[in-house]
Amino acid sequence: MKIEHIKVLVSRPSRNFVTLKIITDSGIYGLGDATVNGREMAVVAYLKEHVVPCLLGRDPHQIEDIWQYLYKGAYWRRGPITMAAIAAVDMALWDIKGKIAGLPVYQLLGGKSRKGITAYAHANGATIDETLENLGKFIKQGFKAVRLQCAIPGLEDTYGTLGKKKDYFELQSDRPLPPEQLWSTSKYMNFITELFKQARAEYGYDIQLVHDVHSRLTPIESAQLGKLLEPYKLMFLEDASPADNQDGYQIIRNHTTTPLAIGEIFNTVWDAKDLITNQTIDYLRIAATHGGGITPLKKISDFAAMYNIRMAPHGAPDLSPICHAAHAHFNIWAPNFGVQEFIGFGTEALNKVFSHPLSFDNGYILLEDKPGLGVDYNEEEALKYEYKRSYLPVTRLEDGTLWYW
Ligand code: EZ4
Ligand code: CO
Repeated sequence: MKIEHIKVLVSRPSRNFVTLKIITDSGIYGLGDATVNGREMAVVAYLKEHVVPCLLGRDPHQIEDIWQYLYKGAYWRRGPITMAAIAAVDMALWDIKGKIAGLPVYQLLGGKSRKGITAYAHANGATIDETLENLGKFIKQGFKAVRLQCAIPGLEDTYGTLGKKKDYFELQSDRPLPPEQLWSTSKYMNFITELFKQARAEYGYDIQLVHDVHSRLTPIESAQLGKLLEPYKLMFLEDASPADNQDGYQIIRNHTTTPLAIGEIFNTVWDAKDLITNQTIDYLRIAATHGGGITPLKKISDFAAMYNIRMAPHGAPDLSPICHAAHAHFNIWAPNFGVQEFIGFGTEALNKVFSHPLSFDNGYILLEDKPGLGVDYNEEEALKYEYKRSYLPVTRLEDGTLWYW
């Protein structure tokens, strides 16, 4: 069997997605997600100009060799653009292998380790009351875990609350340049514990609670926050601090028993190696799309398991349904799976372009048995939604200093 043709497809069914379609001479094709939010066309160029020509004529069965060829063989290793491009190829090849075998990808990984995939939903709000009302709705729907984000008084459009925007799938801005937001660590630190205090007072301790700091604290500030939140027993604190310097997590770890999760912007195991071997984190959030695909995700997961670290892949709406499906296959297998971020099945437009094998029941994501990844892409429908340049916001401190969004 040979790779005969490859399409790099871009569409904006509510938001931009980059999709790779690898077509074999047998007619069987595979799909991969190559979306990097706000930098979509960089991956498109990387794929079209530098990856696709190397793949034509190859045997699609050789997933590992093709991965090594694109990673080691490029000399310029790592980075989000490169790894998203490699990820799309890798996902598409697993999809093809599954279709040839007539088996869902999770069967090729080693089969099911559990009945369903525990998910955590996002309860957002402009106020604590609104956030807790949304938490109550998710508990009623059967969610076992929920992430709480609330606007901070004085910082109304803080990440996670989206200001006036209610549709989370439209996280992308319509403005021609990145919108700017304000951040104040003290305003945040003085307010955020109250959200969790009230959540526990109202709903008790059965529901698992998560919070995303979105990398806006230094390690010692994260340590302080972790300690303040200890009475409210979080499942984990996400992106408590950037980990460009992995040693920073030692500081957080030395001071708090609040579990820590990180990894949504990681691209390879090297971004997490010290965090793993020093056991300074509890959940690794590397995504199939941004971490080079299913092949490295499985290796990283097995490595992390040796250090009691569980997997909690990033599940934001800027990952396409192909990545969400890849995660579902991975999660249902991974012996050290923790939890999957999940914010629903998207807009009508999105569902017209992508069909997927996922459903939701009582707090669990269920995966329909279909060969390969079980996703399809309607190319004709996709043409209706033209790509539009879009940026994530940029954050500044109150004095104008550029900060982490
Ligand atoms: O901000 O995916 O946990 N989820 C997140 C996401 C990220 C977006 C960036 O594109 O932090 O919402
Ligand atoms: Co996050």
